Amino acid sequence: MAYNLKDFMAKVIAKNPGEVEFHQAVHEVVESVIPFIEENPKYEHGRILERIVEPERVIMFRVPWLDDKGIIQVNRGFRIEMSSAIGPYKGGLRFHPTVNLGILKFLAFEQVFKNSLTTLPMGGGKGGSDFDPKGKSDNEVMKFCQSFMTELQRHIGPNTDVPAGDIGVGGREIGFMFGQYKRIRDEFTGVLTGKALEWGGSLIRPEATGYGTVYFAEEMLNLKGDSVKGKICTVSGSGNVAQYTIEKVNELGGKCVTLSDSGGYIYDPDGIDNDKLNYVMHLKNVKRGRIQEYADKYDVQYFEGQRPWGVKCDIAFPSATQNEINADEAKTLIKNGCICVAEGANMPSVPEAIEVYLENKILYGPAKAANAGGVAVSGLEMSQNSLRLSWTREEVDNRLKGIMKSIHETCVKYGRESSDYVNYVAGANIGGFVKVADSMMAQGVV
Ligand code: NDP
Ligand code: 2IT
Repeated sequence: MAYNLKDFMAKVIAKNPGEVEFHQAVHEVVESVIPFIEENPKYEHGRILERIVEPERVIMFRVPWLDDKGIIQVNRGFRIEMSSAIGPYKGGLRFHPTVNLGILKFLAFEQVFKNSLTTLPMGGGKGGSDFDPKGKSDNEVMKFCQSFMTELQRHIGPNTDVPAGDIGVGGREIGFMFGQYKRIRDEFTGVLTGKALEWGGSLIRPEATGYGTVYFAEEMLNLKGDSVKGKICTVSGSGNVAQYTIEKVNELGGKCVTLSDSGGYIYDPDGIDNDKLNYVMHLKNVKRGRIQEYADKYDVQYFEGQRPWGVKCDIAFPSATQNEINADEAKTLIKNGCICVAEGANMPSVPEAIEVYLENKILYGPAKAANAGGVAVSGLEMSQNSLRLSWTREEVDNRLKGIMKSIHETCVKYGRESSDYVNYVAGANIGGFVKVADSMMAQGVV
């Protein structure tokens, strides 16, 4: 008996109705992994695929809080504990009005394979809320975070489940949630990562996802005898991942020409240098303004309601959100000479866009490999918390570089199709799968 992708997906869809992003993420992994399972039938006997698509635990809860006008607001909180096969559940929290069960299940599912690729002992999870931090005062964000953690705290812990940031959750939110956890549980532990340096955080964690994505692009290019140096790059988003992607591209001698947010994108043909990047960091992280203000300040064009994929580039770094590159945009990228797509965001390319990259054999670094640097340094933050020590910037950055190199090697090992072509989709999916599957086999029917 062998797996049939269509039949397998029909069951997943029937069991998880309406969760389209989850179906999409499962389809991509299962499509890569079925041929590998056919060569290794023990995984079929162990029913690994059937088990791996079923979360170990799903937690959903009410989050009531009082806004500044004294009106009661109600949001929904979630934590998806997808797999603890190789370590405690680990993965971010997303606060965004679009958050729902299907989106968090896709993110938790991706996280399982991503975390396995990092070489560190972390299982996969994801959580969040449909709370929208935009336009809320610091006080309202704190009230929400405290209420959210009042329920979440009973489900997490430094040895069971360790959340972190994602869209809408940065240093400010992690601080409010850590404070509430500590107050209720009376423990100062590494229960969250992305903490500030003074209270248990790690150097390089804020930078890690963006830096790691650029290191991964550099590895892919190096294999072809090329590098980021001198390359024109388009970047979407303007949050944590986008900002540190630009910082690292600048350091390696490339030039980033776009940034975006949900309002539109800016095109700066002269490049977003470090001075302009500092302005963006202040605009987005302190003032919490819109990217349009960049266009006014530096007198460049702003394209309202559009995404940056029509701009000519050598490398594209999608760094905003899922399904932000469609098939036509992928074709435009290729037509304009793009040779590399490195995904900082999770699942930013629709399946038909991925087909376009693969048909054209460009260097395509899928999210679970390319953006694993963030969670990898979260893993290093956990290690430092356990040791009650802090490593230097150089130490953490060198470990991050080493981890991204090792993820790249794993992708090459499992994804090489010919002497000059690596299918990084297959490489990342199979490379991430093996360790989790072997651990599940060893641990019995769990
Ligand atoms: P931030 O909240 O810091 O920034 C998100 C950026 O993306 C903002 O510019 C935001 O614009 C834009 N954005 C979000 N949703 C949409 C949307 N629906 N349409 C258009 N633009 C949108 O988040 P991060 O930078 O942390 O996360 C970006 C991506 O990277 C996500 O896919 C996340 O899952 C992924 N990621 C993050 C990691 C991390 O360590 N933070 C690790 C690995 C992956 P606006 O302000 O207008 O909403
Ligand atoms: O998608 C991701 O890998 C993250 N948002 C980071 C998760 C983490 O635990 O650092």
